Amino acid sequence: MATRDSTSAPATRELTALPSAVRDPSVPRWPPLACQAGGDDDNDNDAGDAENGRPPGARVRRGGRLPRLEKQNVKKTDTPRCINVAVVGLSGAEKEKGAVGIGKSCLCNRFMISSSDDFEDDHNSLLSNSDFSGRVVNNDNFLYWGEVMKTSEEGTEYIFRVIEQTEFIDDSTFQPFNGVKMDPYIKRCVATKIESAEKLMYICRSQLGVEEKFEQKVLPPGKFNIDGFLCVFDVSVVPGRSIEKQLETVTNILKNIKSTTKPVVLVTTKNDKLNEAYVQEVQKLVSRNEFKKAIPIVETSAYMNVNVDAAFIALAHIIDRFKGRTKIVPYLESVKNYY
Ligand SMILES: Nc1nc2c(ncn2[C@@H]2O[C@H](COP(=O)(O)OP(=O)(O)O)[C@@H](O)[C@H]2O)c(=O)[nH]1
Ligand SMILES: [Mg+2]
Repeated sequence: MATRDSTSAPATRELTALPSAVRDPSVPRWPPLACQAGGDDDNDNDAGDAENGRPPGARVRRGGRLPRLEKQNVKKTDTPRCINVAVVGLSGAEKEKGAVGIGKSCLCNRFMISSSDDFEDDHNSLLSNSDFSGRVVNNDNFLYWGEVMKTSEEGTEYIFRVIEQTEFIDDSTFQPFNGVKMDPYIKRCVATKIESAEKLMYICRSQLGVEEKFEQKVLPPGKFNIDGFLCVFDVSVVPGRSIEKQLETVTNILKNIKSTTKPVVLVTTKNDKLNEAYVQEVQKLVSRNEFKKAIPIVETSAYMNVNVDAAFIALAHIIDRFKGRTKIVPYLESVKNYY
């Protein structure tokens, strides 16, 4: 399900256009639509309730569960489904992640703002103290990428709200910020309830420090419930990072996600410069008994805009317990359709 956009790739740092959010703040990126579930004030969407037979996404009203009929028709209403996603994967200082990151931000950037003019690849997590305490980072180690509406092939409309779990690095010490006491990344990144008062949507690095010049959207107040995870694995060779290091981190993250019982899709990034041996390692990883071959892999390239939407839709389908067939096309096949 590659999104074909002949103008979109490859992206470069020489982008001259400002992000669309800067052009006209009065024009929203998409029409304001109410979410069918989870987007309501108390953010109560989740992966369902196996014990009580509640499917994922079926809205639990205050004071009671949905009547059976309404539950069955949950997808046929006019309001889009709201899905809250956390994007996770190896993060940290250069000694952890190597010369460059694994591609979490670029994946989010491509998904949230898919036009080629607005794709940037510099989302460096090296920050100064003032950036850290501004409202975009907000003394947290995650970014709120805002919300975007997407339609799946079968015609279901989803509103995705996306969080990137990361680790910001202090540009004076090159160490993770230690002002706020936090759990280690592999534990922290699988949080399913997130809160950060007045936290602003992240758009791009040049927004930091001049937030008022950009569109300002706030992370919904109260507890933000994560419905599922995209666990990112970089299949390209990066200087200073061993495959063993990435495998170890991702295995631990997947184990921790498993204990949350939330769905997960393993997203391989940078397939435009994949290393075949790394691709095989990822396949071996998901075939391990402890994961019961239940974790789908979606092969993406944010640069080429290949399979990015497909990864999020695949996750939405699991959350929704979609009964149809989720089309996951291997990267090499998708990229052929692209040209
Ligand atoms: N070839 C290629 N490089 C990518 C792709 N996505 C990201 N990168 C590179 O990886 C770097 C780090 O990506 P980023 O998204 O910031 O990683 P993060 O630290 O996990 O958020 C970027 O600056 C790009 O140079 C991709 O799809 N293809
Ligand atoms: Mg990042």
